[in-house]
Amino acid sequence: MTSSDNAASSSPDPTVQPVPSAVVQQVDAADATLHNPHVAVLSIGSNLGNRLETLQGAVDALADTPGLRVKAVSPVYETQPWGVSEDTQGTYFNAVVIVRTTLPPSSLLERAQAVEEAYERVRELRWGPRTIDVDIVSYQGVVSTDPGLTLPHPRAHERAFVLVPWHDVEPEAEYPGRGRIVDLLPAVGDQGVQLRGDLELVVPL
Ligand code: A4P
Ligand code: MG
Repeated sequence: MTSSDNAASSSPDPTVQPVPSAVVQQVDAADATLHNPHVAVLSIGSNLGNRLETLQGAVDALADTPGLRVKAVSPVYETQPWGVSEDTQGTYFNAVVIVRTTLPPSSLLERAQAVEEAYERVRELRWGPRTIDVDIVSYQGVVSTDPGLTLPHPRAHERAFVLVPWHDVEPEAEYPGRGRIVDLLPAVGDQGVQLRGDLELVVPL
């Protein structure tokens, strides 16, 4: 854990407040301005630098995207790196973001990759440490086997760091083609995924 992460956990940012229900209603009303939006589920993860700040920056950048509204952001989880041997990388902070968007899947991926570029993510190694990873977990039931954009995400259903926060924000959600999240959870186990109740990501207005 970095010193800045410690700072975040010991003295929470006083500007971070729960979103009042009146504001949630305003956001819902604003959704009406999106014509025929589609719901997409994004997974965000960071295990380099100030992880919480980076995740919040990614949420803010997504919310700033024309034709996209952030509907919900999950709690933050601290998670063991998946796909690599233990202790070769630092732990991740992971969260799930639910969006409504008029962007087609390819443009949403472009936007996700632009967010990664903004955080100077380097790709030297598959599953290597990263300032930020933004994956599209699902896009309104769309199925695609294109390696450039596989939908739903081909590995997310095996990952507690995706399913657990997704279930928090959408308890009734279904993983396209695989059934309800709540029914997938027992098979994945906890995989070293721990709720960081002392941290919070904010939905920008
Ligand atoms: N791509 C295809 N489908 C998608 C999709 N649905 N969403 C392509 C996003 N990208 C998709 O991704 C490689 C290529 O996948 C992209 O060019 C895109 O066109 P990448 O982000 O450049 O590389 P990567 O992330 O290292 O590879 P990969 O295989 O996507 O890894 P994953 O599956 O994203 O896993 N452990 C924890 N605890 N938390 C994490 O967040 N993340 C990973 C990355 C590994 N271990 C982790 C975590
Ligand atoms: Mg990725």
